[in-house]
Amino acid sequence: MASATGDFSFTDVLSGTYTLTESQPPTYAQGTNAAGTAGGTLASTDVISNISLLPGNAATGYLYGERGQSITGHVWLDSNRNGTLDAGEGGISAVTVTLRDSSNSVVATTVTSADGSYDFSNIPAGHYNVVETQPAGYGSSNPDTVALDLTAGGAPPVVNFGDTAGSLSGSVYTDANGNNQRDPGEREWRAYRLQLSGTDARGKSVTKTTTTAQDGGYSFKDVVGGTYSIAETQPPITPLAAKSAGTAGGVASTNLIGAIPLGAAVDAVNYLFAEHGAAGALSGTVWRDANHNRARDSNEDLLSNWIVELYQGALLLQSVTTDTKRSLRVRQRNTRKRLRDPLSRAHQPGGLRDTGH
Ligand SMILES: [Ca+2]
Ligand SMILES: [Ca+2]
Ligand SMILES: [Ca+2]
Ligand SMILES: [Ca+2]
Repeated sequence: MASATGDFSFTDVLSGTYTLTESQPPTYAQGTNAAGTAGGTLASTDVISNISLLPGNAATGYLYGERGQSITGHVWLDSNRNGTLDAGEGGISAVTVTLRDSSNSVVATTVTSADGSYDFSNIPAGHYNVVETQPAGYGSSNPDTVALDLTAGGAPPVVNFGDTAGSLSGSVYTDANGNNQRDPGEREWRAYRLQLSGTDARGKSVTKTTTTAQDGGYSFKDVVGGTYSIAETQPPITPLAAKSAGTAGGVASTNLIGAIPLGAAVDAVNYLFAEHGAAGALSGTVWRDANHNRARDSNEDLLSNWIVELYQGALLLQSVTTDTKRSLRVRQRNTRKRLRDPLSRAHQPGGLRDTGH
């Protein structure tokens, strides 16, 4: 029987010719064996024969090599959240992975390297749990504990841990009616660059840039939980106003949405940026054009309680009711005005003739 350190010895052996045989430990695979100082032949697996021991000879160096098994794997950012390590998905570094035996005792602990890889080596066969310590700011796309029966020899098992991140998205548009929401018909801003910056839950500094799509929408993908700001890239193409913090909260200030507390694996939406309203003013009067000359003559009455609506395309921008004179604030060119009857509220045919602006 070998000692805890793997040493063995036979004492008081008379001179003669001997054969040394190892009983293969079942939890290890065969390694390399070697005959020692009294010679011998590696006859078959774990048998060293023809050892010629002379009187008083203390022969040493008879070696039986055994190999433990390895376990390898990655902790990775599962960008498409399908639980599978796909091409192009990167590793997560400095994540602790622990190997526990069937009595839940810790056998070994390691941390992932820069590429997210880890390995345990020289592990005897047996039943184990491989346990990922979940990194802060991430979700999981497969379990953090994987049980396995490790066998001696053969290919090492691969145990991967998929973790997921969240996203921040919104759009850049012209807030034609100034209500800090994106309404149907409000024009999108394409190819506008935005920058995300902040610190993730593990204390890592994060900077990402993105560009709005054809519909004015943008999204920062793979954003680990943390605290972030979204702003125009410097210098901005055209100064925008931060309009509204989205579903994860935050503070919209002049041209920045800051202090966004993004939780682990949260997809936050509705972070809106819009063109500054270059407001002008528009005013006019509604009167009864008794002689149909399209000019207000001194004897023609002003009409109160008529509703004047300002449209851009099909989008209603503002609505006012006339007294003797009301002004409209106009944020956009290419608008048109429509009248509603005060009683029926029906739109009147034709547009409204402006008398000034
Ligand atoms: Ca052996
Ligand atoms: Ca994947
Ligand atoms: Ca996980
Ligand atoms: Ca709006």
